[in-house]
Amino acid sequence: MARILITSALPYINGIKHLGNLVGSQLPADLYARYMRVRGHEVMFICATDEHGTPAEIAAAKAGQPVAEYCAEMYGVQAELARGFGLSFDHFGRSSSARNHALTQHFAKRLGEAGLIEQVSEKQVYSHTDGRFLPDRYIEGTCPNCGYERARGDQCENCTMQLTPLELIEPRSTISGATDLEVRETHHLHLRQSKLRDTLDQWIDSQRGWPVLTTSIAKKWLHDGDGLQDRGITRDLDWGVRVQFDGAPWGGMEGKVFYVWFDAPIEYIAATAEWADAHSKDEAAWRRWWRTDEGAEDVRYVQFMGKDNVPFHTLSFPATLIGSGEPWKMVDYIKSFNYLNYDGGQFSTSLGRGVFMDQALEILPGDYWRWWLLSHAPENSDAEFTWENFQASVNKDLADVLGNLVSRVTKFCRSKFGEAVPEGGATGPREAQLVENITRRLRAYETHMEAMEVRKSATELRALWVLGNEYLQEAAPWSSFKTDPEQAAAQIRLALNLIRFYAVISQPFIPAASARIMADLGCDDWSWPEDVAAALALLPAGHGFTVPEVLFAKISDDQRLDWESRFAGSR
Ligand code: B3M
Ligand code: ZN
Repeated sequence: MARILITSALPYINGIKHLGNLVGSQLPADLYARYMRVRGHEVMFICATDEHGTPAEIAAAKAGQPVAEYCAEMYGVQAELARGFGLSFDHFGRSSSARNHALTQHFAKRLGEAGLIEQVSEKQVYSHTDGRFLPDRYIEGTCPNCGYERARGDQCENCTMQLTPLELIEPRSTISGATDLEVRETHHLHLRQSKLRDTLDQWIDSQRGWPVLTTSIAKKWLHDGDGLQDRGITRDLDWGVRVQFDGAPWGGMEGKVFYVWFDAPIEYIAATAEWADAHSKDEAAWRRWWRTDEGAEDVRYVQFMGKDNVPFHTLSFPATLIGSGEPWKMVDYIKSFNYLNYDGGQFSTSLGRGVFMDQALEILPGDYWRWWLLSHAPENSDAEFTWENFQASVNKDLADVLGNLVSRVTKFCRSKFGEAVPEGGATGPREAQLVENITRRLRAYETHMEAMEVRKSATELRALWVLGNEYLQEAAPWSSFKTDPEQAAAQIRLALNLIRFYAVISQPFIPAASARIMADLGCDDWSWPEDVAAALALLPAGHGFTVPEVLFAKISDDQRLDWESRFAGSR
């Protein structure tokens, strides 16, 4: 049994996330967490809302609410949606928590003592039209690296380069579009990442088997151009973690807060402390996940995120941890994702284009989405959501293959043998062959799940469902029942066990459906089928069950056309 720490990138608080966001971090992280738990490992699965920064302030202003109130409300909304999608966080925290404020200030203090923070006088963009300093994200212009015309002042979405607003060509305010921008002098703290370049380089080199997508992005920012740049870690905002320690402001930093990307990853740690607080546990309970001097040396730590978040997790956050000089647990594996596109374009929050988490749950239960999203995860390249593909996948995989098997077997059993596992008869070579085929595919499924190969896992799981269907097709107990009811009984006994087997192994993908199947089978033995033959004999003759209601309803063409037009734009 291993101890596995899993974090998902933290969704921003400033609105409801779309399905592309979901499949880029939270959903695959949940798949992995669920799998590791069912395999008997000790799992700590952490996520939180990312609540600081300008986006939160602006969204609150738009909603006409004080920012603290807005964040509390949106936290509730996001937590509820996470439940709807079956995201099994051990804790869903908030980066605005007292724990995160304290830890963020602690890290800054340690970094300062280590000589890794310097106070610099800096030029900042002031917008006359808007009457305020413009935060990086609210300046847009042309990327100096790739020429993308809508690069933001903190990062280019197109090439992932971390930027400062002054590097943008032809900058303008995204609030007003104003170009009457003036550069003014102010003071900020900089994290001297450049001093840690060699340390970070060696640390990345010492990682084995990281995905190319992860290491190539990290290496690029370590070595391209002038190499790793020092970065400002403070901002002129009201909302955020104050730049002070033990209640005393850092001289010259009055009225400033830490940059949201400085405190957000620290929340992974803080949220684990929030978990301990929520369960009245002591400090040791969370520190054993995070401090290598207090038990975390045997933790395996895996992070999930979209590719645009990779630089912060391979460089900035490790710089914070290493620079502190304290024995914090570093990430062991970063699983990063490409983008999911929507029907020939991009998901767009501002245009309301695509399906958002709340809308998705309004039209179908979470498992339908989980299955499609995970089986089409943008792993090795960008992926695309189309309604046709979604309809086909739900109707074929979920309704025709899995759902149909469950309903056919249980209904047939009820009509011929009653609502209990039938007794009598014996299985033969066909069943032995099935066990062999299933075992082979199950082992492949386990290997892919272990390796976080999401699509390959889904393909293998679907193939396992198909094996059961093919078996039933060939064994055809509905005809053998007429000539040899004993044989039909043995086949149905096996098939009922097969259903329980599917519920267990499919649980990481479709947890709600699995739970319903298990409830209807009157079974709460979720033990993993190490030995397939034994697992397929687990429910004994005489064990009662009820026939489940339709597990997965098919999507009609009318529904598909309706949704297609409804989600085409402007939410
Ligand atoms: N909130 C960005 C994003 O949602 C950011 C992730 C923080 S992870 C510490 O893409
Ligand atoms: Zn660019």
